[in-house]
Amino acid sequence: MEHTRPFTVIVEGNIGSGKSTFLECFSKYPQEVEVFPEPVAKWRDVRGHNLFQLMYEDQERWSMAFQSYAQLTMLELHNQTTLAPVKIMERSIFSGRHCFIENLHEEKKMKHSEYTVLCEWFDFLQKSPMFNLKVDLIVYLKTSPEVAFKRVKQRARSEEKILPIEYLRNLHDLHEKWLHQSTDLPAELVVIEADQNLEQNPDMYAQVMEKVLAKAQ
Ligand code: DCP
Repeated sequence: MEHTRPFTVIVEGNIGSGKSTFLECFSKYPQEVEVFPEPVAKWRDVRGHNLFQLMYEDQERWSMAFQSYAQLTMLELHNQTTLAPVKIMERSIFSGRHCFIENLHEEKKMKHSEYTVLCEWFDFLQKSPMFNLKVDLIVYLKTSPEVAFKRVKQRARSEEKILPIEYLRNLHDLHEKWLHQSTDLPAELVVIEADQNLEQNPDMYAQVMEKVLAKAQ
């Protein structure tokens, strides 16, 4: 059966916080949960252009184009129907707006005029009845920037090799601000302390997984 309004979970947290690992845990439950990883592959090949790489090579030149496309691809994921009753997304249009776009603007990597265009798009999409941005639960994988940095270095994605720890510190602060201080969060928030690895603490996701899987009953 097609679900046009599945119970929707967005998984948030800094770069390197372990979102993909958390998502993988649900691959054992395909009847219950449909998993939507972040569309990095699309960002790497926009009709032959690797916008993801361009964005890291020259943020002042390319961050507007990249965030504009990232926003579009996230919108597509928000809007997708599922066969399973629960939908889990890696990130969302919301963290794009409140963490990444905000950071690029604050750091003066994005012109105020470019930032304004992206904000106007975001506000329009959020209000528009044509799109489904409904979220039911936010799972925040909270890490210290130092741990996230270590993981980013270990996995060594080629585009991210120039990423300084300061970038992760800024993104950490913006996640904290968005998730703990804003008055209009799109859904209930659960926080997982995620500095430990899954091998060190095999039960770290158990409670939240149970909560999510219960929504498929
Ligand atoms: N990114 C960005 N702007 C966005 C979304 C993502 O610049 N609006 C970048 C940051 C990273 C890459 O895309 O270089 C992927 O970041 P995520 O934190 O979304 O995903 P990870 O794969 O790093 O997550 P994790 O390590 O938690 O699995």
